[in-house]
Amino acid sequence: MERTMVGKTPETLPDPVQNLACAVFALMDADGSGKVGKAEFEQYLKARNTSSAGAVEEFAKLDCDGDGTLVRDDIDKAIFRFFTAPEPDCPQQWLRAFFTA
Ligand SMILES: [Ca+2]
Repeated sequence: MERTMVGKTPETLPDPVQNLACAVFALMDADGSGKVGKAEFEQYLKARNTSSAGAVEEFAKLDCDGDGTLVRDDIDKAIFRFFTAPEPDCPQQWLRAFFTA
């Protein structure tokens, strides 16, 4: 996927990318509460055979407002960052886990 395919802002992700975000979030949100706590995030990684310390630390980077839970907006922003941000510490193991397990 190329950078141009994710749109110009996290709020305007194209439908296929929104569908990806929705699918990843649904897997993380085990209890269907609309929020993903750290325990759910770790459970998701474990279920996808991704359990490195770095992967668990990604939760804090994904939690944009630092409230201790992830919402769909956090995942939209993270996916947008994944495809557009040049920084090497861009959280990505959580997203790779979706495709590899
Ligand atoms: Ca939840």
